[in-house]
Order: sequence, then structure tokens, then C-alpha cells
Amino acid sequence: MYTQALDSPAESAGTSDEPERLERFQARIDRDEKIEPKDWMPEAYRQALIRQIAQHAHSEIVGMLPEGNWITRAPSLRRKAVLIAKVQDEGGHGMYLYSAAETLGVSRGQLIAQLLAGRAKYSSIFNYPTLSWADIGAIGWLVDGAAIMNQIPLCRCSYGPYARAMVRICKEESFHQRQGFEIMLTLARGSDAQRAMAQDALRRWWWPSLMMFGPSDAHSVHTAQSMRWKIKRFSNDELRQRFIDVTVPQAEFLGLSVPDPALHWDEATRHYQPGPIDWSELQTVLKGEGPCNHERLEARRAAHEAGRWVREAAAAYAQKHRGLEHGADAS
Ligand code: BYC
Repeated sequence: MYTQALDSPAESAGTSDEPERLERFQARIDRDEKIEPKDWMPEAYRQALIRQIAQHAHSEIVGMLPEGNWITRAPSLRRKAVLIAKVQDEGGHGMYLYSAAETLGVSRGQLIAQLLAGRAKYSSIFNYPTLSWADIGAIGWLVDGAAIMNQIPLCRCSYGPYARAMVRICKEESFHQRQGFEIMLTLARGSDAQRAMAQDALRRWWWPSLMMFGPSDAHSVHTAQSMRWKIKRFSNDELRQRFIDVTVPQAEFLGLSVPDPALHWDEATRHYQPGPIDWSELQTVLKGEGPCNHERLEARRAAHEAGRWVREAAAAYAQKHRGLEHGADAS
């Protein structure tokens, strides 16, 4: 675990958040300095990062499931190879992010235990089903598109390990977004049935994608403090608006209609103005009552159980080699 390299938690993270230390810390943030694992940080900053990075890591891991559902049914060998690579990338993103969280003094095992116990959050978007091949296009285009909008600013997050993990993740997400758009373009230019499939996917994924950015600024509990600490650089509503402004012209290019009758271009603000978001839907999903919440957690629990023998074998192998090394030292 990354934290093995750290000093004792009391020395590295610090528990006494006295005013002068807090002031010096905030001054470093204000000067855009990166905070590194061994630097002193307020306990609340450390906890805020663990909360966000863990949720992000879980999202990547649970996010493998809806797309993994289509690997066996991809319409060509090329599509299958690309989809396998994408799903594998998401697994890799989860691993970088768990490693970034470990620099804050929490282990991957602890975080995974919280997820499997149903005590951790992950992105609401992954609690929706993938009903057709077009959903794989819509996830790449909209879900990865929303993720990029949210995550590019995280490359400038004040916490070094999170910011650096995001640089690589964003490069891969950008490829994912383009592969999704290319699937949508192929379907939109295909037969009537293919166009209808693409339109249906946009109808089902549009609103959940807007909800990925979190509650409105008026209801966001953490945004103000996270922005002071430069964990977040923009508010939920700002990023959601950017996403809408970029994505609506893409839907027009595809010849598909966004399922929002109130959506219009507002000349005064020079933004697309969406209709009201049904926030009760996000609340339902966050309470664990979305269409696939139960199924997703069950799939993760089953995968964890099925992999138990691999973890045990790896631990036994490591133990044996530690024994051999010690034996060699003694001789
Ligand atoms: N879903 O005060 P707020 C991907 C929670 S995966 C679930 O605004 P914050 C991909 C929020 O956590 C990438 N929970 O919070 C993978 C908080 O709960 P707690 C996913 C949500 O942190 C595979 C509470 O509601 N991206 O790219 O300031 C295939 C109040 O919210 C959601 C990330 O994880 C939600 N939609 O802002 C394809 C990005 N929204 O902790 C693609 C990193 C809110 O108080 N995370 N909540 O219990 C973030 O940027 C921020 O954490 C959020 C929320 C914008 C999500």
C-alpha cells in the first residue's frame, strides 16, 4: 500500500487543526501549490478527499458492469475488442484512484468493504440498465462526455496524487467518448431501426447524464468548501451547463432529438437553457432504489467472492517468498 512510505499518520496528516496551521495551509492552496501525502493537512480536507476519491473509484469499478453486459453481444469483432479495452480501462482507473485514496491513509480493502456493505456511494448513472447496443454508444458519448467535463478540472485539483491520476484517466476517457460518439454516428446514419435505437438510447440516458454532475448548487452540501480547497474548480451547475452547451449541437449533428421539450438557445446568456430536472429521480437512485442498484451490488459481491481464492493464493505466495527472503538473509 502506498501509505507504507508515509510517516506515522499523526505526524503526516496531523490532528491538531489549529488556526495558524489552517491559515498556512489555505495560503498554500491559494498559491496553487500541490498538497502531497506527507504534507500537513486539515483532517476535514483529508476526509473530503477520501470521500470524493473513493466514490470516484467505486464509480469506475461499478461502471464496468453496464458495458460489460454487452461484450458477448457486440455486433462485430472490432466493436468487441474496443469494448473489452474500454471496460478494462475503467478497471485501471478504479485502481489508480484507490491508490490515490491510499495515500490518505485508508486501504483499498477498507474502501471495497464499505462498497460491498452498501455503505459507499458511486455514481448514480451506473444504476440504469443497458437495454440495446445503442446504450453502449450513449454511455461513451454522454456518460464519458459528462465524466470528462467533470474530470478535466480535477487534473488541477489541489491534492497531487488525485490530480496526477486524473491526467491519465482523462486521456483515456477522451478516447472512450469518441468511440461512443462513433457508435452513435454509425447508428444515426444506418437503417430506420438503427436510428430509432439511437434515439431511444438518447431518450433514456439524457436526464441521468445531467444528474451525474450532482445536485443543483443550491442543494450541494460540499461544493463551497471543496472549491475553497480547490478540490473542485467549478460548481455542479457550471459543469452541467458546459456539458449541455457542448452536447446539444452534437445531438443536432447526429440528427437526434434531446428529450427535453423546454430546451432552447438563450441569446441573452448564450447558453442552451434546459427544462427543469426531476431531482426526485436522483434522490431515489441515491437511496439505493434505482432500476439496477440491487443488481449492481450483488454483481460486485459475487465477483468479490469468486475472486477470494485468487487473493488468498497471492497472499500465500507473497508470504512464502517473504519466508524465503528471510531464510536467505539468515544464512
Ligand atoms: N451519484 O454536495 P455534493 C466514469 C452525492 S465514473 C452519486 O454536490 P460533491 C465512468 C455526493 O457524493 C466517474 N452520488 O457533493 C466509468 C454527496 O454524498 P456524500 C464518476 C452523488 O462531492 C465507467 C451528496 O450527493 N465521476 O467516468 O461536492 C464508464 C451531495 O452532493 C451524485 C466522479 O466520481 C451522483 N451523480 O459533488 C464510463 C467524479 N452527485 O458524500 C464512465 C468525482 C452527488 O455527502 N466526483 N452525489 O454522502 C465529483 O466530482 C463530485 O463528488 C460530484 C458531487 C460532482 C459527483
